[in-house]
Amino acid sequence: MTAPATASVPETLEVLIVGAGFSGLAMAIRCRQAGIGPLRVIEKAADIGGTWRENTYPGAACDVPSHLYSLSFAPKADWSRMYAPQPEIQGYLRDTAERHGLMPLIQLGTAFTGATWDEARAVWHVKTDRGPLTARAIVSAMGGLHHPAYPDLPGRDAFTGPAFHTAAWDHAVDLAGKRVGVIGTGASAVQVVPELAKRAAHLTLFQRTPPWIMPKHDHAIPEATQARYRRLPFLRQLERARLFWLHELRALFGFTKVSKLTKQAEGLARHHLAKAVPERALRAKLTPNYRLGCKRVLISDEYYPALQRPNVTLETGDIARITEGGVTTADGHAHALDAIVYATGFDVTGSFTRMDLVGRDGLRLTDAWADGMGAYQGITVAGFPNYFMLLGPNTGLGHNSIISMIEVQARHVLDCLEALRKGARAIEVRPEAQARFLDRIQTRLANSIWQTGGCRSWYLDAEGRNTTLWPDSVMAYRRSARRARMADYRLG
Ligand code: N01
Repeated sequence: MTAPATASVPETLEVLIVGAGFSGLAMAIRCRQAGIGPLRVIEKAADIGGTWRENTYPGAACDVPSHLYSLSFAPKADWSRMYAPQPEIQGYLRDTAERHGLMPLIQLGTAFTGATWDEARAVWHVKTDRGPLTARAIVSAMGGLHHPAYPDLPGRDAFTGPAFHTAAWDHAVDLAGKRVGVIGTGASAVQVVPELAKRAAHLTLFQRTPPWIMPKHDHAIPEATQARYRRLPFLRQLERARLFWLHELRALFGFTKVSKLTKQAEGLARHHLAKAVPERALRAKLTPNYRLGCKRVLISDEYYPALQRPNVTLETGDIARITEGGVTTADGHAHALDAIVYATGFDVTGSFTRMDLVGRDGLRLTDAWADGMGAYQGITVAGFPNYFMLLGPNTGLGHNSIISMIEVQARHVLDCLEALRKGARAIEVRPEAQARFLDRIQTRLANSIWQTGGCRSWYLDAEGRNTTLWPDSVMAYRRSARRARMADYRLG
């Protein structure tokens, strides 16, 4: 897709939104509805869609039901399946952007590289790879899952065949009839493995930690139902509410701690495994030895059957090195491969800290976060006026749709932008409000399942602190963050 003609650049933007994925588009719609502008969205890629543009691996789909994984103010009646596949979600985001007149505001192929706060003028001087911009406020809508993480394995560059990450799929490579190695067994892997197993001559899956997997029960949504949702929107809203509360119940039953619920859920997942995998030895390899919920709980009805295909091997030995011709495991076995797929996740912390953000009095975000990421309500950071984050630290979810968090954050940011519109030059969270907030959530996180469940995951940073997940229900976040409490902010 080529960049559409963009509106002429005003001297100082009222708001610059960085990223045209789910959160950036949601924020742009909200700003337009509120009449806030001039507004611009910059996007590093050549198309909108964020994670749904980038993750095009075979089998990519959402593991949250479609009617819940969509914006409440941009509904879609005709989702084709309970869990929409990637192209349909990407299509939804494009339609939504077009329907809300966002495309002329979006500057594609423009990467945000940093910004410096100008106290005298109360503006941000923004650096992009396509030249500078000036904006009163910046909304970072970059999310945390967009810098592919590659494992630090010796010889990674030695492999002579094609090797790529699930989030950077090379569609020019035909894997049909090839010996393919997949490294990693997270959410991306459980989706891609069943698809690759169908076409590869042989697939070797390198597992370090088995995931907990629940049944998915995906199904097509009948056209009659879609038509009903179109005719009677309240039925679609009812379905959305049903799905929301079904997911939210997990939080209300205390999913953040090891509890009775954990044990019951583990029973269900074990039953799912036992039903799908009769062979005892394979089942043992696939049985997690940490508590369910410590890592993201996956859903799939196709993963276990795929692992039992005659052309699939599950390798649980440690990878010693990558060689010219494949992967050698610690037992010395050389697995000859034609291609390697890295389903090894994302550098979450790095994606927040790699940009060069310089706030008030020369404070760098990397210095403000020297002891770990943290933001008031996951949205604002003391020392960085008029800078707002969507999907910032501690706002990820393990139990419900992240879109509901984005909507809360967009509302909060809108309150702050309104304060600027009403005459404030700058709005900045008070350090004591930020500290109070972070204390509150870190106390809650201290003995959470992510800390005590016996696993390591991308939820925790290098120091073992959870700076990624919200430790409570979506409703609790809504209560905490939906409206910006002006007492917690300093207006300049
Ligand atoms: O990545 P992950 P992902 N040797 O970090 C393994 C979202 N998402 O892309 O568990 C061997 O979960 C690592 O092993 P271990 C969702 O939020 C959403 O799958 O650390 N293995 C793990 O198995 C998700 O949580 C959807 O021991 C190595 C895997 O790589 C997030 O994206 C779909 C290794 C990485 O798993 C990330 O999921 C897909 C090594 N050296 C993704 N290094 C939806 O449907 C790493 N691994 C919404």
